[in-house]
Amino acid sequence: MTKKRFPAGFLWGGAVAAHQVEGAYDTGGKGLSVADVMTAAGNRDERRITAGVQAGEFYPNHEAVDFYHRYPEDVKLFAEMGFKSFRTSIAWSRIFPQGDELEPNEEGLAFYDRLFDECHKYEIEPVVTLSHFEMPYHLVTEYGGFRSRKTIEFFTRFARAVFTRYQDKVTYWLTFNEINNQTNYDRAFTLFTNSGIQAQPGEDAEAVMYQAAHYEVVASSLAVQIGHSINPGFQIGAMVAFSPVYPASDKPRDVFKAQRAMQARFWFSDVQVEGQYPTWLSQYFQSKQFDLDITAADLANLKKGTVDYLGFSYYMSFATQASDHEDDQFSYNEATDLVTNQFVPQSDWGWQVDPQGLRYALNWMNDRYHLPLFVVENGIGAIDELTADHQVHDQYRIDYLHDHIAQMALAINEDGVDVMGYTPWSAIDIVSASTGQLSKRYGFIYVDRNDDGSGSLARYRKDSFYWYQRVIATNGADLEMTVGDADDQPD
Ligand code: P53
Repeated sequence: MTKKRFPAGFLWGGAVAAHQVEGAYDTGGKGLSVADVMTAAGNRDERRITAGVQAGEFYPNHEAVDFYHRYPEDVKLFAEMGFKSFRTSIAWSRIFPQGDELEPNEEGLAFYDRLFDECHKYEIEPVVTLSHFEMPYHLVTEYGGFRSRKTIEFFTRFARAVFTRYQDKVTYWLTFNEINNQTNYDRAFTLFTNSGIQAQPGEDAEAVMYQAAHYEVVASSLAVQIGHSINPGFQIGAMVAFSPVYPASDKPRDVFKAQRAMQARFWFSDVQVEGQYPTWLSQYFQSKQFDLDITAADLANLKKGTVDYLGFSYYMSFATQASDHEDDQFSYNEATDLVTNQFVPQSDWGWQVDPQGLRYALNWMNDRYHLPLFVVENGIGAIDELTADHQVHDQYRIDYLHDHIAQMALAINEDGVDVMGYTPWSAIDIVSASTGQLSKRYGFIYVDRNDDGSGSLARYRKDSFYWYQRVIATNGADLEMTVGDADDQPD
């Protein structure tokens, strides 16, 4: 029998990001962000990035699910589920519409005052990401995003403005969402959303990624220092996408390839937690002859601005295999070096579902970092069907979350891992980051909106809403409740 004990004060909640829920893309003085110039795609293809907002294109993030106007209703539903925490991001382009202004936009700041006040009304603790795939688009066109060292300054100005403004309303912060997604540097989407960069033909995207990521870890370390100077009680975390990379076989070359893949995916958090580059990476920069702008002052800041905790998303695991002609570096390219794991099932979007991988993740990070861990995303994108009487029987979502929470309980109880909280993705249906679809649904709350932007935007509680309500009410002791007939669902 699994004991499912969660610590007192465990931060059960749910997560979203500003650009995926708010909409109101040009309201309240907001400027365009990178998310506002991406179209919608299908299950396996890429969103297109257009040169600014073009007539005749559909941009799903422009309206998203209208959280900007409907947040009182939505936060009330989160409170009904029993949320202790709510993770969202601050849309950078609401606060600094162009990104390079000297003063913040008061209307943008006032919106998040209202949102955080609404959360506190129900004793819901906000967990706030500074940069979640929503850099001001002007920084892309004028400065090449994080190609430019100047963007460090724009980011820290933004961080200082919001740390100052919300110093009494927000305790838990995260600097860059899934900063390590750009390990997949050959995929246009990740370099653009993480760093505001579009690689040019003939350019070495890997070198470009390492330079941008260096500026970002420096920006993160400066933000940590600024935050702690404003409020020493702030808990400021890093955030990585934790998809562990398993070796496809017990062949030593495959095992080493997987180790290199883990190093390549997690040097970001190594630097943010330990304050220095791992030795393999310094060597790699040299042998690859990347000409990177890394100064002594940067390295000193990395040491001074280490994070208080580590947040991570967990959706899936990966597997890799060495080719017969690896050089000694065993370079890892995520676009080409992953193989299908025959031992785990896949979601409709090809994501490999592996609950035990979450226990693996928690142990791996606990061994390596010795910091509190926060599961700030976990969930499954699936097609949901709204019945005529407005129900959604999403047993597959309950099963997915059930199995992952059970593994998290094992990590806590059997392995002694310090886990601060769990904010599954997503609190409410959102616009998918990678596809722009609404139909890749993640929420406990169904939003009547379709991929083409049609729909009433009405909210409905899914079966998983009631299940998760029970999980939180029992502090994770009861994961087994089956959702009976939901006739008594309020409308
Ligand atoms: P979507 C890739 C791998 C793991 C997580 O993703 C990822 C991505 C990027 O797509 O993104 C995170 O919507 C991200 C959220 C996103 C969520 O996972 O592509 O932090 O913004 O919505 C789910 O299915």
